[in-house]
Amino acid sequence: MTKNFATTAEVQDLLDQLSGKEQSAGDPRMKAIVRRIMGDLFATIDEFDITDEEVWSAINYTAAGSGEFGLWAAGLGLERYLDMRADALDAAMGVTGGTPRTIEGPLYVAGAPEAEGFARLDDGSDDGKGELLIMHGQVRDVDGKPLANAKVEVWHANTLGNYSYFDQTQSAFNLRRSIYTDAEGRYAFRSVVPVGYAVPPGGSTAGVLESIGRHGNRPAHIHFFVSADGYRHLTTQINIDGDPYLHDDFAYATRDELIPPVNHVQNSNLGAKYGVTSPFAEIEFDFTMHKATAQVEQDASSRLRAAL
Ligand code: MBD
Ligand code: FE
Repeated sequence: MTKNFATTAEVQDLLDQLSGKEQSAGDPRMKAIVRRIMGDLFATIDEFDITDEEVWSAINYTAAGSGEFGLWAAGLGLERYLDMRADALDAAMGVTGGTPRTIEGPLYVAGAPEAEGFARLDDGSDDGKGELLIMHGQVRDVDGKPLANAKVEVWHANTLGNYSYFDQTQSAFNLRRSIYTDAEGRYAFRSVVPVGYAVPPGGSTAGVLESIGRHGNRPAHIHFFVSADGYRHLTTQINIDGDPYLHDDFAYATRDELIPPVNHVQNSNLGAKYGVTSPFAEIEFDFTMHKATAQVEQDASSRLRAAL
């Protein structure tokens, strides 16, 4: 079979028809997108001489594994690509500075308990299993103005690399909170240092990655949504320095500016302030926000999210 059968007039005619070109109804942009995607798929089948068996097995696999599509998007670099495009667009428009964005991932849960200034994130179930963590900092805009009442949504894995809600053994909203900054734009939380995440063994993402010789590990990280009235919604993460996967993230989310130093503290006024008398890890990290130029920039993307 020829490697470019899809370029024949017969197949091009089929692509016109299947993408609705000849119908007056429907959205022209959607027609063009469907035509491109199906045409690229046909060309891929040609190029690699993909068999009928392989096509149906791919469809079966995809349908059965659809519950992990959020993980596929992370592991196959789609989320990273969207960030790269957004970064390039910013650069082209001369938008510089600000805390770098990095991917959301599929494990956010809406509805976390809210707190003013400070929250304890963990329910105590990781006590003795990992290092205590106190993370704190300030939310400012790119001009250095502290932002009071900014919303800092934080979520992270436990000491086994698992996230509450998706891991039903954890209490509801363990390691998830929404913290509003104080009058000086400051936030702080007490928690336990997370461990890196690995895709579920035996799952559809693990299978895809295995077939191309890749692993499904993330370095230890903490997720954030930061939002404030009149400012761009920020989706970002920080990494825990020293993790073996720090620069080998299966989701490509590590950014040099998002690896704050971890300060191992015996005891300090900071610990005392939050009731921590044993040794703990301290991370200080400030968020820098861009002013929004349109309402849509203030909102998170409309991806489907879990909610409790
Ligand atoms: C995670 O914890 C995560 O952050 C991403 C991006 C993908 C899978 C699990
Ligand atoms: Fe994560």
